[in-house]
Amino acid sequence: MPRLIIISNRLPVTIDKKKGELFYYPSAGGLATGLNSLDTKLERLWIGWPGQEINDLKEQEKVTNDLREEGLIPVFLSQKEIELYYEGFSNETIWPHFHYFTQYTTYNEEYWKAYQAVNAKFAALVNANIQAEDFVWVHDYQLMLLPAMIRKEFPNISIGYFLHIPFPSYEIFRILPWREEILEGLLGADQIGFHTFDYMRHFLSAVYRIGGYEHNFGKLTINNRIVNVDVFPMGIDYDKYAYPERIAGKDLVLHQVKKLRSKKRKLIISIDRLDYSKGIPQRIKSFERFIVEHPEYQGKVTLILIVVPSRTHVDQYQELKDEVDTLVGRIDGQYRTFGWSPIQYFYRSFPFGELGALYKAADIAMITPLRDGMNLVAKEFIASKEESKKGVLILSEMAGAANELTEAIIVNPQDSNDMVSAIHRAIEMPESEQATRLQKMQDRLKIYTVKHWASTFMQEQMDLKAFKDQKKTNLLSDTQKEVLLKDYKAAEKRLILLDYDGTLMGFQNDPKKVVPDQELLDILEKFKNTEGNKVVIISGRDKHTLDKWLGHLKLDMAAEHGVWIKRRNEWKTPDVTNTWKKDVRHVLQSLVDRTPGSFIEEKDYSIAWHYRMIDKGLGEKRVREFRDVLLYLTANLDLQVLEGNKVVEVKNAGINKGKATSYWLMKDNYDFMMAIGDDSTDEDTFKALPENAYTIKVGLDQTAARFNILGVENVRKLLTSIVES
Ligand code: GDG
Repeated sequence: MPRLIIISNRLPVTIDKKKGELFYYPSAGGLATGLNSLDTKLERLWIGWPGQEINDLKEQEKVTNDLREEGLIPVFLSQKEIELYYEGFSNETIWPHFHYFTQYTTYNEEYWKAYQAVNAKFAALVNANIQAEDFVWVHDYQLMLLPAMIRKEFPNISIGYFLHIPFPSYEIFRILPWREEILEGLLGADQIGFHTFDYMRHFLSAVYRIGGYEHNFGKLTINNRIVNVDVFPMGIDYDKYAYPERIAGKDLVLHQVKKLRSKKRKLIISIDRLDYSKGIPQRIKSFERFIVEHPEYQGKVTLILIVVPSRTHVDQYQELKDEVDTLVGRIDGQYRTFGWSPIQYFYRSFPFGELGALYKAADIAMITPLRDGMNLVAKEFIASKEESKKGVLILSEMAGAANELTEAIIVNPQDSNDMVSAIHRAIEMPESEQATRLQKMQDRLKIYTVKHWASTFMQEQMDLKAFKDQKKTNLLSDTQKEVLLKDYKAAEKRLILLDYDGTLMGFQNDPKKVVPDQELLDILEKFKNTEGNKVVIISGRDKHTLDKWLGHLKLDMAAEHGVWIKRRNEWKTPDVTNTWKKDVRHVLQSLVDRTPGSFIEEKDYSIAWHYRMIDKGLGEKRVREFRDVLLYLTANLDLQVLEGNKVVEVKNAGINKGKATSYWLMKDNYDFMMAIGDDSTDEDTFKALPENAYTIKVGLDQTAARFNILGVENVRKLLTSIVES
């Protein structure tokens, strides 16, 4: 029975040591809540750091045994590892860099080495605890190398990865000296999830520009493995924040709300961990400007500023703490009266019940990070207004949540004019408008909960695995290969149709460079010389090139996708015209003039524009331009446009590899037929052959072929074993 293995830096538990005795407190963050609510019957295991330094081996053993009962497996980290891997590389390199604070990015080789080593330590423990059929789900920026490390030991295991923070634009990401290793690590997963489409877009762009891999609707093919990249915006446990009293007790919550609201002032709340990404000083300064520019609100509005201590060992956090302390002190000292203080500042965390009460009591929430992966506080505030339908959210456009909470007042946190007018608008907003806006956001949050998030991620990962398993069953197995060999040997007349590029030879930037090597020539020669064999090279290439490279073998051939047919050493062509080529060439030449690195390939009855060496985005833009002009030019001509792998080709309609295949089928009767090809033009060949033919598609794409085979090397191996059988 497969299990679900969650791996995150922290386990959802806190260990406390009092007088030598160990106490365990479960800490149910969003992630744990989402996972606990998963409907799947999968047994769950969670691997992570328990948050305490435990060096004594006996004690480690005890903790391991205690936690195992809860399905938790601890990874013990030394003080040095915490310093270098967690506080160092994770929080001083990746965190600032991915949040666009490149001025804080620390480039330290020792941090990087520790990050690699701790990821490897996690991998060792994961590998010791997983089984090949398990589903693995790795979380967040501390463990970006882990997917590839697990993949190395378990090549076929299903691995998901979710990044909780932003993935920065390529221009930022490329600066990291360890960019290749990080991408390689992540791409070990089968599925990579982000909170927003922008993060996904940035990631795919980095994968393309750094790794050279192109995606197709978010799917990448890496070493014949599909990696699904998608958007899964994380939600919250809606009812928990809508009805906090159900957990914390009615008396406590209502009492708190009453106390908070007793002064009849407008309450603005601000809740974050102490972090420079959260834009706390900018928020405080905007609030100050508001009370200065709108003095009528002095005494009538209070900012409740909750800053939860975090990463206190990192220098920038200490500096930020000083800055916030100073700002709040100055503003309070300057504007407070005997009955009013403009800012109530708390540098600590609150128990859940008080937090729930605060949300409920507040009129406005100001959540204005400079960058934030998602921001769950914004969503929790909206949920807390389930009953009252009163409250306004001011939300930064730089938070992932802004993509979903579009009815909030959206601000640019660096634009203090915008921030001041947002506070004013929020205070003055009529209750009916508040209710309408809240209702829309609440309707969404009720559907897209954290449970929904976890289950859609897992469902997609499971579907992907099922798809792969099914694909694998199409891969030509050893047994099927043996049957093929037996049929081949038993047959008297055999037709063997082979595509050239991408099937017998790998791709090159310059199509002229794909000259056949000796191994291939030997294979083809042996095929040709075996009695009963009719070997046909069926290609999109022009006949001159095919003749130059393979002519001496005296094989049958189809060139230009069947425009030219070579049989008994003689080329023939059907009755088609090529007078249209002049006009199309003219259009293509203008593309080449504006697109350095691209070029035209002209064949007798077709003309192609290659853009393998230029930026993919630019190439696609040009193809779109070209299609429009072509539509106009060729309206009355019987032409077709084929879009291949970084090439677009115009040729006469009605001619394809299928027609060419039928030509040979009509010439003789065969008792063994085999066709191998890699791209969409080969599908016509597969479809033209009878059902009992061995049709084999190179790669895992959808196909009309009966079997799939992975890569040119495997095609070569198959052909070699046939000729040597
Ligand atoms: C990272 C990403 C992404 C806060 N103060 C108290 C308290 N909290 C709880 C909130 C909320 C959570 O902490 C904070 O979550 P956020 O999403 O706002 O921010 P990060 O911690 O930076 O989380 C972020 C998230 O991962 C999920 O993917 O949204 O963008 O940076 O749930 O309620 N809870 C209690 N007392 C407090 O004083 N009890």
